[in-house]
Amino acid sequence: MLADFDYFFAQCEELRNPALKDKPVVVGVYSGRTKDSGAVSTANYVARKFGVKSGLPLYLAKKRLKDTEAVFLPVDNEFYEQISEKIMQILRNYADSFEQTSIDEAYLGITQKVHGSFESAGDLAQKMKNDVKRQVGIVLSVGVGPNKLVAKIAADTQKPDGLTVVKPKEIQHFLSPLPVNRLLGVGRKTTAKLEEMGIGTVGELAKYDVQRLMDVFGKKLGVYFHNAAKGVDNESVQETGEAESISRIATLKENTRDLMVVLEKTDRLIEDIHKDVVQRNISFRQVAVIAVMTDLSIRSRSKTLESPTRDAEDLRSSIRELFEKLLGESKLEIRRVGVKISHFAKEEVKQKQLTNFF
Ligand code: TTP
Ligand code: CA
Repeated sequence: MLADFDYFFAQCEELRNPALKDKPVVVGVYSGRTKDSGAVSTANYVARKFGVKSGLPLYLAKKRLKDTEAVFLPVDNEFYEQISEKIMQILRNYADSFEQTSIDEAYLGITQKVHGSFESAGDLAQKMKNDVKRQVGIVLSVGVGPNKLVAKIAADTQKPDGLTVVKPKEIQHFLSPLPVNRLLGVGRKTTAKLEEMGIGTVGELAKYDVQRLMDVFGKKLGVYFHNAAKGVDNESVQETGEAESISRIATLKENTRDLMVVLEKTDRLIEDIHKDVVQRNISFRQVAVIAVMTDLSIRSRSKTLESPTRDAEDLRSSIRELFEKLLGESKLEIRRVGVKISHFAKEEVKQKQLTNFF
């Protein structure tokens, strides 16, 4: 099964500002040369109706959206990472094996969970989608298939908020009519080459003599194209580890050197981090604070605890200590504050050790 979060960066922006929902939303990377230089990172589906998509130069996006109420925003990776991490955490619970491949995409091995049944797989996927919608407020598109290749293409066929299940018997019927560029690794050049050879669809590619494909593209690629077109793929879902740290950062209303003001802000961050800790059932051994000063320089201080903990109070007192230190070592005011925990231990392990001890 493949889960792909819809128009992800733009959807995150809608999440924190629901008033954006009906307007074209464009998230861009501003290169900073001139006001409008840079490119579109992603756009919501309202903006896509105007032909605005990833990679388009921003000045062109502005032009295409000129008579609309379009909203242009700069990327905020930290925020998207946080949302992504929350969703990934939920998805993990639905999988036998889990492989995150990007900030907004993950493969889930679910064969055992659904006892090999594609009906159950569809139900599971729907439940997972609902769960993410309810808990985080984000919609995603899911593809279910007998392997990663088919699952990925299935997820791409219905967006946004899609759910597409392709059973083993349906592979050929599903893949055949698609244009060849829907296969991973078939870019513009390969598409043109295949076109020259009279191959436009995946079905035509599947029927094409594999020896001739090998002559044109080399052995490895030739065999890959042949297999991919038939929906054959033996790649397994490669377990990817969980994030090794959890962090939150926030901007203060006003620059300050007042410890109480700083701690009031970090209390909210602590609450959020602590929720994550409980949900993941981990404890941490290192705490760090980060401060972006008024001159935009970044300072951080960290502390290793004597033993792993998951206690919010431990976190709070460490953060207080670290910020006292940090403020004592600089005369500048603080503009943004961040908190990070790392050096995780699984809580079960600790409990087992305790049990053994007694
Ligand atoms: P995608 O999954 O390719 O796109 P998307 O999530 O915006 O839209 P879709 O509904 O079609 O899945 O990319 C994920 C995020 O990666 C995207 O929100 C922004 C970022 N990105 C870029 O910054 N530049 C790019 O060229 C692309 C393709 C994506
Ligand atoms: Ca996506």
